[in-house]
Amino acid sequence: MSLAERVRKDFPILGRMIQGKRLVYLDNGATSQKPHQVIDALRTYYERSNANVHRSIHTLGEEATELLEAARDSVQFFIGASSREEVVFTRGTTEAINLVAQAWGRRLKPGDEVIVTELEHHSNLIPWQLLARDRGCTLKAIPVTDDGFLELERFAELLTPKTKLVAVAHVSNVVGTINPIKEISAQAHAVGAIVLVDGAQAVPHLWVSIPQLDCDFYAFSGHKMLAPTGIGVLWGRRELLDQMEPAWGGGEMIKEVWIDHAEWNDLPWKFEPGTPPIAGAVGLRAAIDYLNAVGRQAIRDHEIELTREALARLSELDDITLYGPKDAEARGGVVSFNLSGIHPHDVSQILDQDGIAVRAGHHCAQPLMRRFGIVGTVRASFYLYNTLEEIGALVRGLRTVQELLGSGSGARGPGSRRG
Ligand code: C6P
Repeated sequence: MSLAERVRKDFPILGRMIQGKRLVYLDNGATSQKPHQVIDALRTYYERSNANVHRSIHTLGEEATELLEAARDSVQFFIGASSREEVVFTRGTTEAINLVAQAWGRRLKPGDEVIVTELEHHSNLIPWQLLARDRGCTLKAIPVTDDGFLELERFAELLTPKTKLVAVAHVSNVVGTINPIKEISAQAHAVGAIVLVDGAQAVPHLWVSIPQLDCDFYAFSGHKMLAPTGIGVLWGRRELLDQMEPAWGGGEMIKEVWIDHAEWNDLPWKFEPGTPPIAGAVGLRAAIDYLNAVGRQAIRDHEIELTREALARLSELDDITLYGPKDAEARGGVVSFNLSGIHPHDVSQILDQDGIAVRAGHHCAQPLMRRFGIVGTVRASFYLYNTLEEIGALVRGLRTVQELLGSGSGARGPGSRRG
């Protein structure tokens, strides 16, 4: 029995009918579906232990606090962090990156340089644009090859003693490229720069071990790895977190407050103002337990098989352009393409009539779209519960799109509507 066959029964939504057809969910890059183990953990939390944390001296308050902090321990072991103090809960990847831009970014001076890449999601670009504007810094970008790889020789040229930070995605949400973080970290550290990794598309799919990457900050979201929305993680190197002032103020992040000053709380709470996403953390812990039980290598192997099949089957279609690395092992389970002369949104809308959910648009990566001279793609993104049959359904659906709209002449090209 394949991995997908074993796990599908755990995901109630996969039984849903859309337009009279069984749902084929290929939009996991946007968010994953949730197994009943996660849904049950949330229900149990709300039915038995719901309370605010770190403040109420009663049974429920203590249970909720224990659950939140147990989730932190789970995250620590899941990513191989050396201490729980380095695991900061946020609402997601975007908030985690903004936290670093605001808190760590205060130390930047005019003339300092930040390096991003041409394939970044806007969440790992706009915070650095804002920071560069506020601090008078220069933003540079590592270019991308036609196959969606980073041009590392250009990276070496961009690095200077003025470089203070390199912000890079671990896995591209558009073309799936797995970037060589260890190598990038080594080169950045050699000029005294630190490295922030956007792991939104990596942690759900690869076996991420922070010590092996040798980066300084690592951000990811729970909702793309079977957990609920509204919970994410910033991992930060202890000495950097210790040196940083809080990004935002409020309750929980202080020890003692006077009218004109305050003493900050210990790590990690110094960076967690206000009521944290407690239920989200409970769900994240259940999701981590689930992923560990299934086996992370098994998930990776399954996604490589699906990606290989998708690349092979899609390339048999006429008038299709596939983007990104050709080798399934060099990429996460994300496949982006265009049917010539047919707008990605039209493709997505027609696939939806067959119950097939893909994403179409610029995927919040407009500089990458510009690099490829397009304004959007259709993206199929896989997870542990997807099957080879579903890829067959996608290919059949695309043939129908081509029959209905015809490739080439007359049809609208990939224009810009929604991202
Ligand atoms: N990408 C996609 O469909 P949040 O929204 O904070 O959980 O994650 C933002 C984010 C950051 N980096 C990368 C590489 C991402 O892929 C995402 C989210 C989704 O591709 C929604 S735009």
